[in-house]
Amino acid sequence: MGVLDAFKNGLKKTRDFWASEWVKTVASHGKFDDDMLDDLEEIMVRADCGVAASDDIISYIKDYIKKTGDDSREGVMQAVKDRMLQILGEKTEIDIQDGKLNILLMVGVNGTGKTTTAGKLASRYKAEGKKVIMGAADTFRAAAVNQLKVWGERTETSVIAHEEGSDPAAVVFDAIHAAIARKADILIVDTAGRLHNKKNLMDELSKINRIISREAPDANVMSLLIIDATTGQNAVLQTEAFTEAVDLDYLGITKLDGSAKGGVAVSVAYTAKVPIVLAGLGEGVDDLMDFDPEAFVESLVADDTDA
Ligand SMILES: Nc1nc2c(ncn2[C@@H]2O[C@H](COP(=O)(O)OP(=O)(O)OP(=O)(O)O)[C@@H](O)[C@H]2O)c(=O)[nH]1
Ligand SMILES: [Mg+2]
Repeated sequence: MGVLDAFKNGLKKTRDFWASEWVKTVASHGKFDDDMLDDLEEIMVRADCGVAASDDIISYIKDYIKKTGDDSREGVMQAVKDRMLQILGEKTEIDIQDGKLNILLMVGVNGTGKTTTAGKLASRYKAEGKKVIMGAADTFRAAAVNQLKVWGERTETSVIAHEEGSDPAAVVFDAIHAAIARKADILIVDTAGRLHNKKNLMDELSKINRIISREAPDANVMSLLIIDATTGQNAVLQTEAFTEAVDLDYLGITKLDGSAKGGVAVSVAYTAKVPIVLAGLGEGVDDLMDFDPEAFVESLVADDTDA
């Protein structure tokens, strides 16, 4: 399946919502006046694009119509897409460097899809011929360690784990030394989302980071915040909170398939300081794509139910 089809399938719920609302709007107004733009803004907000980004897109359209005199349906939809693309920015991929250890720290609140995404990434990198190890630094629950081990078996990736309740930084220490000894290309570290407050979270992640810089000073270390699209505007708040607490490099947005809230990627990108690099489009091992702004926008902004 091509990239565009994968995004179209994954974003089907948001796309169907958008298309049916859009058709209703067009049918009830017919021409692009302020009422119609208000309705378009409401569709965007309901698809979770966020008020600020939706406002911005509407202003962009108004300018476009003023400048060009083009208030046609095609022109306006293209203006929506153009502005969304500007907000989402250039396509960015996780920067895996050859000839050194790459360490990917998976962070994010409870249940967003960190462990699943770690497993999917292991599978992807192995398919590219990389040597991958995973570290089970979510030691809060035995089930969390087991879940990562299941992904390890499924993707034939070694998982370094300690007992439930042990020190996550000690797991990271062992995982780094295993990765160095086995000449791994990539170490994926799954962390806990279950920390009761921001201070705990910061303390734990900074301890992990201290261990990494001490034990693997030459490694290419990247932190990836995983957010869950189905949580809508909460995902935006989480991105803001983690940006304050952690030195983030990338965002991964999961469960884009799970609701009609796929527009949340636009809302997050509007304020985020780091790029969205991954899109989770289902629960299966292959349902992970590099976030592709063009495919995303084409899939989201449907102006026809059978498009
Ligand atoms: N539909 C869908 N489900 C997903 C996706 N990514 C993860 N999930 C599901 O979301 C649920 C939570 O995923 P986990 O990977 O356990 O999340 P986590 O962040 O590790 O959770 P904690 O370890 O509890 O903090 C699981 O049932 C996953 O199968 C996705 O892209 N689409
Ligand atoms: Mg987990």
